[in-house]
Amino acid sequence: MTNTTLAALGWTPDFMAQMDLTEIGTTFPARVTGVHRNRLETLTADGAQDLIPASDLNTGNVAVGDWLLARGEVALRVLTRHTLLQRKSAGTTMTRQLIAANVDTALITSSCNHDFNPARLERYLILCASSGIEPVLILTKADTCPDPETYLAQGRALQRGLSVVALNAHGPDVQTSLQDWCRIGKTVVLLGSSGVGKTTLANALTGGDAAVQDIRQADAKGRHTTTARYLVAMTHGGWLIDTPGVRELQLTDVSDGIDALFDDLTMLALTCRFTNCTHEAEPGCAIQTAIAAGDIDESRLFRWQKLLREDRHNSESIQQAHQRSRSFGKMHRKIGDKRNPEKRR
Ligand SMILES: Nc1nc2c(ncn2[C@@H]2O[C@H](COP(=O)(O)OP(=O)(O)OP(=O)(O)O)[C@@H](O)[C@H]2O)c(=O)[nH]1
Ligand SMILES: [Mg+2]
Repeated sequence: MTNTTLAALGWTPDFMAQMDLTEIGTTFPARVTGVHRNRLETLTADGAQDLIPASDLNTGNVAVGDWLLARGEVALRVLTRHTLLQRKSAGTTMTRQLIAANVDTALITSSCNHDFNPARLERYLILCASSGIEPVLILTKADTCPDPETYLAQGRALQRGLSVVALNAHGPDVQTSLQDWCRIGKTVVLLGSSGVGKTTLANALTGGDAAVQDIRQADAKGRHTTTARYLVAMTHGGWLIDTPGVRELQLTDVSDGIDALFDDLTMLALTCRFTNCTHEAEPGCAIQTAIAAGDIDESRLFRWQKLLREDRHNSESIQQAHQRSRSFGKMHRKIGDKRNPEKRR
C-alpha cells in the first residue's frame, strides 16, 4: 500500500491519526465509491474492492466518499468525516439522508434560463455553509442564453465572494474552467435540480458516458436520469460525486448555515429596538429601515424568514421523532423485562 496512492484518493494525516494501535497493520483504509444495502463498493490503495459491512455497521450510516477501516473483506468502521452533506428525506418521514462525505467543493449547478431560482440556490449554499464545504456556482447552458452576464451578476449577489462560472457543459473548456477545484486528492460533488446538466458536466470531467436526459424531456416533471450516487475519478485527478436532482431540497439543523449566508440580516436584526422583533411593523425595526432605504431587497427578507421557520420546524420534528422512538424502545425493553423470567429475578 503506498501513501501516494492513498493521498490521491483523498486520504490525509488526520484520518491516519484516527487509527488506534491495534488497527495499524491489521486493517486497511478503503474509500466508499458506492453504497448498497449489504455491500459497499470501495477503492483501496490496491484497487477496487467490494466489502461486506460488519454486523454492527449499518450501511444507512455510510455515505459515498466515506473512509472505512477494513479487514479482509469486512468493513469495520467509518472514520470521522471532514465534511458531511445531508438533507431531510423526501416526504413526511422525519429522517436525514446522507448525500456525500469528505467533500471539498460543491459544484452547485443551475442553467442560465427559467430554471435559475435564487431561493433554491440559497438552500444549497446554506447546506454548504453549515457543512464547511466550499460552494461554486456553475451556470450551464450559457451557449443557449443571449445574456449570461445577467445570470452571473445574480449568482454573485447570492453570497459574498462566491465563485460563479458560466459555461457550456458540452463545450471543450469545462475542465479548464473548473480546474481550480478539480485537483489531485480533492473531492467535488454536483448538486442541483433535475435537468440542469450535472451528468453532462460529470461526463466532461471524468471522460465518462453516464446517461443524460433527453433535452426534449428536460422539463418533464418527476424525471430523474441519475438515480444513484457514485464516486468517480476525474480525468485530471480528484474525485467526483454526481447526485440525482432533487425537486426541493429540505433542510434541517442548518441554522448556522442560514446565519452565515444571511449574516448582514442577522447582524442588522441585532440592532432592532425589540429583541423579539418580527421585522414586520414594529417601531425601530432596523431591517424595515434598510428596506425603505433600498439597502436590502425585501424578497431576501422573506426568503430568510421562511428558511428559519422551516429549519426550526424540521429540526424539532426530527428531535421529537427520535425522542418518540427512544421512549418506544424503553417501553419495549420494560415489557420484555417483565416477560423475561431471567430479568424478573
Ligand atoms: N445546450 C446545452 N445543453 C446542455 C448543457 N448542459 C446540459 N445540457 C443538456 O441538458 C439535458 C439535461 O442534462 P443532464 O446532464 O442529464 O442533467 P442532470 O442535471 O444530470 O439531470 P438529473 O440526472 O435528472 O438530475 C441534456 O439533454 C443535456 O445534453 C449545456 O451547457 N448546454
Ligand atoms: Mg444526472
